[in-house]
Amino acid sequence: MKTKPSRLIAVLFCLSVVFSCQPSKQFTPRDIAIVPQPAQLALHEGSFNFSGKTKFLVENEEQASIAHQLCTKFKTAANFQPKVKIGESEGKNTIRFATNPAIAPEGYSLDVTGNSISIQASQPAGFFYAIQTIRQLLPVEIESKELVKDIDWLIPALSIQDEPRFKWRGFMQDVSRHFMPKEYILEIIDYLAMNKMNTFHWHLVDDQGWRLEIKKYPKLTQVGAWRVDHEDKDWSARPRQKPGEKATYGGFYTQDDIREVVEYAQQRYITIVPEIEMPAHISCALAAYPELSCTGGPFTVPSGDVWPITDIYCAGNEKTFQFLEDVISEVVTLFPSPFIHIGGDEADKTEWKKCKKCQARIRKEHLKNEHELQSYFVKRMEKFINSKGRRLIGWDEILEGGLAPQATVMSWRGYKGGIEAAAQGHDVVMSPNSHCYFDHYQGPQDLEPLAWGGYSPLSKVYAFDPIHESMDENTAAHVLGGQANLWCEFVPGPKHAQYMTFPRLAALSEAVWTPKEKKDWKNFSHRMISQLKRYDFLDINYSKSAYLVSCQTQYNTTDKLVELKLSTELPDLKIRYSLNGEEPTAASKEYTSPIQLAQSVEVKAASFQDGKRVGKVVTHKLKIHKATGKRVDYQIPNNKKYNGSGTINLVNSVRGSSNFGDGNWQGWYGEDMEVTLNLEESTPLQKITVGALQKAGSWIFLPKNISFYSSQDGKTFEELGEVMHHTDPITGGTIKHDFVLNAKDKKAKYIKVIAHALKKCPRHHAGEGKKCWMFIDEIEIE
Ligand code: TNX
Repeated sequence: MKTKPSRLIAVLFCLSVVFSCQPSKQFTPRDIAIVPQPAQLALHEGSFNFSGKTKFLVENEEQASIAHQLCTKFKTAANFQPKVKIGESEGKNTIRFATNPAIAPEGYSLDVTGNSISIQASQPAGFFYAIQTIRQLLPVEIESKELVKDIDWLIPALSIQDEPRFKWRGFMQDVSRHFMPKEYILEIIDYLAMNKMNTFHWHLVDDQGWRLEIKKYPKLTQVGAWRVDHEDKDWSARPRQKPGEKATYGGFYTQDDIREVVEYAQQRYITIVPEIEMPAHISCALAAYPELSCTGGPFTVPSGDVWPITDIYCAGNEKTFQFLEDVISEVVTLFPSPFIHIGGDEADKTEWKKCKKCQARIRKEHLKNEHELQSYFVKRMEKFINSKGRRLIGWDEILEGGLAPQATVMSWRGYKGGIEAAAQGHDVVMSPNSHCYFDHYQGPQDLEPLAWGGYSPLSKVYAFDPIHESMDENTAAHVLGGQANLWCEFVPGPKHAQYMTFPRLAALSEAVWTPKEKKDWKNFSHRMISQLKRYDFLDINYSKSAYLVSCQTQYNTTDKLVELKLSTELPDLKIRYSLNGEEPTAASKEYTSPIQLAQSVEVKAASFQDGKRVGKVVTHKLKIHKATGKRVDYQIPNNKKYNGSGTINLVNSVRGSSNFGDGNWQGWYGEDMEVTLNLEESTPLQKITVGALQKAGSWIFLPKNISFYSSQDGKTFEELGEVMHHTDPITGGTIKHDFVLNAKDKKAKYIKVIAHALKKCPRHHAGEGKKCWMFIDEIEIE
């Protein structure tokens, strides 16, 4: 009888387990959950055991300090510490580091056998990433902040050859809209490193707070870092500081803090790119130094929304450039980053148009308009930044009026700016708000905390490709990489920041590290299970939105039925539901195909994994009413931009969510709504409900009042009543409000509904006096 070599290895392996005193285990591919997925991985038989006897054999101090970072984790979680030896080459149970110049920058190879590990890399970063891979091969308990007993610290025997797809793997944290303490910044740097990200873009300046100590301009932080505490109010409804009011909310980093963070990041092979916004998003700087503006001020640090951003640095005044050069001079001493980010986004040129100095500059420099004036501004700053040996990077608005000669563009308004800049031969970092905005919702809006808007769930982030499909080889070569941005208007502190960042950061890391052909959503979803356990040990407040059940309802006009579809973002989950209001359990009915409903029900659904409920129970109430499926005539039609499901929308029994773009809302822009419902026969009434939405930040306001009329012939109408609304139109986040009319003992064949809109944004709102929206989802007749 012939024995296959693999069987022989297996037998020998089993024998070795029996006869050795070392713990051992045979791993399967499903046990391996490295994020981001390595470029190449081959699993072998056997495993390597970490113990107090394990030795790291390294070549130099820098490698030693990389090894030490993992040893510290063992010390905490396992109560032993492998040794680290420089220059030794002997021993069993060793992890040997060897420099190999043939390996790609940041790449590494990792070979694990039963009694040794060999790591090769050309750069320290490569060794560091190999250690992150080992960390993720170890039991998730390695992340524990206290001792965990009865764990075999084994990793599978395997070989990995790995290198990043992109050299810019970035994450941006906004610390201006809400200040994040230094301790949190150190934490994020750790998490970025765990996922082999290498760039931390620190958004240190924006209208609502200057966060970086500048020795030459102390008022930037004495004044500019503090605002009146209006945290209890909606971001778009926060009043300006009144005379005598104390500015108590905020904070900043001292230069010592910055040095500490930069060093911490360097030890984790992360470059910190500081962003010093100009010429806009700088109200805080003008509050401190009003002479840098066109008007001279006075200004205050805004506690919330500023739009449009008209208070910007004066481009005609030499003092502005002197100030910015002084600031940048201090910035370059603090941050070794090759890139300095100058912002450049969303500058409204209203003041530049009126300003004598700006207009004189336009004439003197023979510029065509204010866009070219911004381009002049950026080009001048680029010269200065280059003179310090650094490169300028800015948001894609820096393309307007002509790009500075060496500038790198960070493309946020989709891919367009990046594609254009690359075509002009400039380097770009792709950070399109279609995929990379972590301030967007990641689950059904009704179930999520208030966010900026948008929808960028885990799968969308995972699908992000920094190279746009329209790019050819030459333009693609200019794409340095990709980045996600966490803007923090709606993120009040670290715990919430974690919620918005995780697990989307894991998806992002794979989008910027893993070869495109190795990306696999289903496989990633499986690896997430172990990542989430890691997050639990690290005490990360991650989002479980990808486990939520989404409900989509559609009215079937032919069969006069409501069809309900249930889905989850992650694959391989079971959805179970009930129609009687009871909590779904592992024994509830499993969802397999759309549910047809002809009566009012309360659907409760949740996802299940391995027989256990994961994620919240989602409740969906469906009310079939007397107008369901009836004809609606629009005397004042809705704006076609928000058309919902068309003329059935208001009577399809499908209610809208807090997401005004979910396809269930109709919008009227600067106009009232007037519609007539045809109930086909004289119908006894109980009450009439009209659903409306308010989202002040998106310029959507509830109607002022709604009037109801009844008719038997569709010609002469009699007033049934009116429902008013009294809440302050600019407070609160998203409000869904039902206007309910008591119509008891009344009868009607036709019902006319007129919703009187606000038409214009109210006083104190960012859009004061401009047209606004009114959104209606359903007219329910009972
Ligand atoms: C646009 S992205 C901005 C930020 C906001 C963000 C909200 C960019 C360069 N500017 O100031 O925080 O939208 O999503």
